[in-house]
Amino acid sequence: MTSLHFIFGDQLSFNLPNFANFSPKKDIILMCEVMEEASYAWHHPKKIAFIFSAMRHFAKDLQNRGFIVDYIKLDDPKNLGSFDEELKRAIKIHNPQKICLTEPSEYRVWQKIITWQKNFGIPFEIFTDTRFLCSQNEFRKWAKNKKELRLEFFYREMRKKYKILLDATNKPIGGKWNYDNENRKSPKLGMKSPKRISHQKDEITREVLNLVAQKFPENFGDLLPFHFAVNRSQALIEAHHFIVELLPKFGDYQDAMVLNEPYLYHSLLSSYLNIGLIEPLEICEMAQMAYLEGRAPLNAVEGFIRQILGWREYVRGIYWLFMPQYVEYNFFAAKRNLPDFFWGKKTTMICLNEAIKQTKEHAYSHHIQRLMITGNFALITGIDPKQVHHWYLSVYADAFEWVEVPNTIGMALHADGGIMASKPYAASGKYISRMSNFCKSCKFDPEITVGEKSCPFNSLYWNFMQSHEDKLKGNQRLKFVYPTWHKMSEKKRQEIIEQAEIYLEKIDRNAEL
Ligand code: FAD
Ligand code: DLZ
Ligand code: SF4
Repeated sequence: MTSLHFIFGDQLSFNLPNFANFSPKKDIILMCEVMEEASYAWHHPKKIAFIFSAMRHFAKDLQNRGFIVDYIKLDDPKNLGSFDEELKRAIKIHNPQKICLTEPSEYRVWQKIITWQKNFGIPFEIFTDTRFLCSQNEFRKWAKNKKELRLEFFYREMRKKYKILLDATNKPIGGKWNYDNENRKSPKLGMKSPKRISHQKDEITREVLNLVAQKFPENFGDLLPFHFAVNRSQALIEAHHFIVELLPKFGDYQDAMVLNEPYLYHSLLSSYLNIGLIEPLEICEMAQMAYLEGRAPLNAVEGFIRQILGWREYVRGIYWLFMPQYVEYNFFAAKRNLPDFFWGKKTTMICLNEAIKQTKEHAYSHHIQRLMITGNFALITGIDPKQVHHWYLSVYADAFEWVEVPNTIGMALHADGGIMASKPYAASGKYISRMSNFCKSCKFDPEITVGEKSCPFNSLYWNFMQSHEDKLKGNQRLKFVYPTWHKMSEKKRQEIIEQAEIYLEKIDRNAEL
């Protein structure tokens, strides 16, 4: 019996359950580059090139190991443009008795599969994606009957399940589960991070780069220079480089932001994890080993592992639990349009300009830039969550809906009303000034709230808080905010709101800000 195994562009791993259910002499693998996937969001050109190059390298690797691969390139004249049509074509040609799939990472593709099962008149076998450390069912069980879902408790269960950073009595090593409060150092003066790896481009990558340049000339973002890892061995080099050179300081400077230093001590591993080039458990175990061998401190190792074993799995659980309604949430009824400067027009607000410039150049910006600069700005100015979601889904090489949506709708915009995080991550310019060196070269002053030199984040922060007082005043994590606001004189509060209105009016006109 021949089975056709359809492998998607973010499933590039020999650990995929398909391979445990494969008959090498008879079964066929289908992989296809299709315009539908390349254009459902306005993907950054680097993201498209990265995925196509990695898909082609994986297909070549499969062929070298003797697998039969039906691979359709985007510019193949036979290309039919969508998963549906390519699968129909492959069924016609190969006449399989069964279609084998690993569950897709995104709801959108899951809906397609349900239709295929109904319409194609052929049996489907769908495997659980064992590359994730918590299955959808396990998460559902964990979440059931809980009044509120919180990362911290989920994360502890995951530590116990995988026996990560536990002592012989199953207690957390070091006595605490979480060292987050040791991971908030401000950047040092003149701080520079170690040089990052730049991978050589081979024939496959060069061909893909030409294709992307030709087919996606209008997409936001710089295609070149391109130095992503595009296969497992290169991704492993990145992983080792991170563990040895960067992990020791990852914790201390996790929240720091520095002008012209997009990466600092961050791992840059999200893109590789998300398409399958490295596995979440293997990188957690590498980090744990670095701690056990005394090569990295506990605050760094625990902080890093929490992001992967905790946050990454938690957001996936939330996504599948609450889709499809999750993308519709709009707790603050935000409806402002995304300003043009998100798509590259210059802004004199240095923090935003820097985060967006890095995004355009590298298809990357680190978590605090995403959360506390672009996300915070979108939150406190009340930008429509759907537009913000579309932006984040487009501009980062690691962007896939299952991880992007909970981070955008839930964590950054609090549009889910608190399902994902216990408070909105709204902050004024003072936070940005403490955690970065951006404000030193900005024409605005983070210490000033009213007037021409006032940092827009300050008045916009207070305007946001007062506009949503009825929804937020009961939130224990904001318990100092409203007393501070009400302690200000009526006149001062009025001036702050008027200042915010001046900035909002400029944002609405896309005037320079
Ligand atoms: P590091 O700081 O080195 O962290 C290590 C790893 O932990 C990451 O590689 C990632 O796999 C995981 N991780 C860290 N934080 C999170 C998180 N909040 N959620 C899930 N995993 C996490 N991450 C994506 O992978 N894809 C996205 O589309 C995405 N969109 C985001 C949108 C917003 C608004 C925000 C606030 C965050 C988003 N994140 C997303 C989470 C996080 O910002 C990135 O995972 C991280 O910046 C990737 O860089 P890194 O690999 O250097 O991470
Ligand atoms: C992101 C992406 C892009 C740009 N192109 C393709 C593609 O042409 N073929 C493919 O198989 N996958 C692509 N991907 C990744 C998919 O969007 C991702 O694998 C699915 O959304 C998984 O649900
Ligand atoms: Fe951003 Fe305000 Fe600092 Fe300027 S002063 S960089 S706008 S936080």
